Amino acid sequence: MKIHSIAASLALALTATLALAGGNHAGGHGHASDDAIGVPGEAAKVTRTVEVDMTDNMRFNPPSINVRQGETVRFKVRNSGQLKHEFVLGTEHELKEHYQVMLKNPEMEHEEPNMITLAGGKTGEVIWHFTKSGKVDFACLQPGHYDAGMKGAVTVAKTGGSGSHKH
Ligand SMILES: [Cu+2]
Repeated sequence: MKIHSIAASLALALTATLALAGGNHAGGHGHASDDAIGVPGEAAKVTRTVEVDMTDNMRFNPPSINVRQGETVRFKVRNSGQLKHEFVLGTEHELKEHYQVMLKNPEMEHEEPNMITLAGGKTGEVIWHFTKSGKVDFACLQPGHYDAGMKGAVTVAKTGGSGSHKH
C-alpha cells in the first residue's frame, strides 16, 4: 500500500508507466510484474551458481551477470563490507519505486523471494528462475546506496536462439 501512495506522489514521472500497468495493481504490493523478471526458483532445479560480492564502496562484484532463459540461478551473495547491504532483483522501475519507499522508511524490514538483506560479513542466497530473455536489474536499496551506484544487471539470453549464435 505504501508503494502506491509513493507512486501517487511521483505521479508526474510515472504517469506513462502507471497507465500501461492499467488495473493490474488492484490488490497488489508490487507483485503484479514479478513474472517480468522471472519467478522464485527451487533449489533442486538450480542450473548455475553465481557469486556476488557487496562492498562498502557501494558496488556489486560482478556488476553484470549473464545467464540463459530458463535457467534457475543460485546467487550466493556475500556482504564483505561492514554496512548493511542488500541484493534485490527487479525491473528498473520497481527498484526505483522501492528505493523511494526505503528512503522514507529507512527502518523498514522487507523480505521477498527476489531479495536478500545482509548485515556486514554475512552471506545468503537468492534462487531465481529466469523465465524471460532480456535484462533484469538488481540493486541495493539501502538509503543512499542506489544513488551511489550500487546496482547491476543480469542479461538473460534467449534460448534456442534463431540464427543469433556467435562463435
Ligand atoms: Cu548497499
